[in-house]
Amino acid sequence: MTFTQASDPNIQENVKAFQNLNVDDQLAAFWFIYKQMGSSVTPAAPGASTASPDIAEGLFNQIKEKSHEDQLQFQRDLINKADNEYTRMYGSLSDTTKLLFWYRLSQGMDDTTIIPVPADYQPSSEVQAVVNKIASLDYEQQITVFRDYVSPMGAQPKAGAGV
Ligand code: 45D
Repeated sequence: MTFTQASDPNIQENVKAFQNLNVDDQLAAFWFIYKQMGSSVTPAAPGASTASPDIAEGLFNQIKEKSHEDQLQFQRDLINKADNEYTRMYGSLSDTTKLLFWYRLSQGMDDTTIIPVPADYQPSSEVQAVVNKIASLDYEQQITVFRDYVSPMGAQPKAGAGV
């Protein structure tokens, strides 16, 4: 798969618009984008991707054991770049594995393993605008936006800490 250059101003503009939302609006926007993408999210053929499914799954399994409230807090912590054990684990993942991890979270929301968005949740117009803009991009551009978006989240693993 080829990716658009992250230096593409259109990509950067979309990443910025996403990051400029407040934290809960970012979570809401990411959720609605996932819902709109539906079945177009297809994991690349094994070996064709730099994602590490086992590592994404390992972190996912730890998060799914938490209470719904703590799961939400963890996702807010990622966006806020809070520094704790779990956000450091996230920070040690490759960009594509980070994206795979978010994808696992959204799948977990589908079966309520992960805290779901309330059925009556009304996204703000700011959320709608970001969702619509990103939905209008082609698939490869979307993936580039997402990777740039999820890449700086979380915390840097501490030197020598070993995850
Ligand atoms: O009560 O090459 C609110 C891979 C407030 C494979 C909330 C891939 C109200 C390799 C905050 C709304 C699969 C990685 C609650 C490619 C309230 C590869 C909670 C492609 C509860 C290409 C909100 C991957 C919450 C792709 C918890 C395209 C929101 C992945 C959580 C795309 C939102 C992934 C989440 C996407 C959104 C993930 C978890 C779009 C995740 C979105």
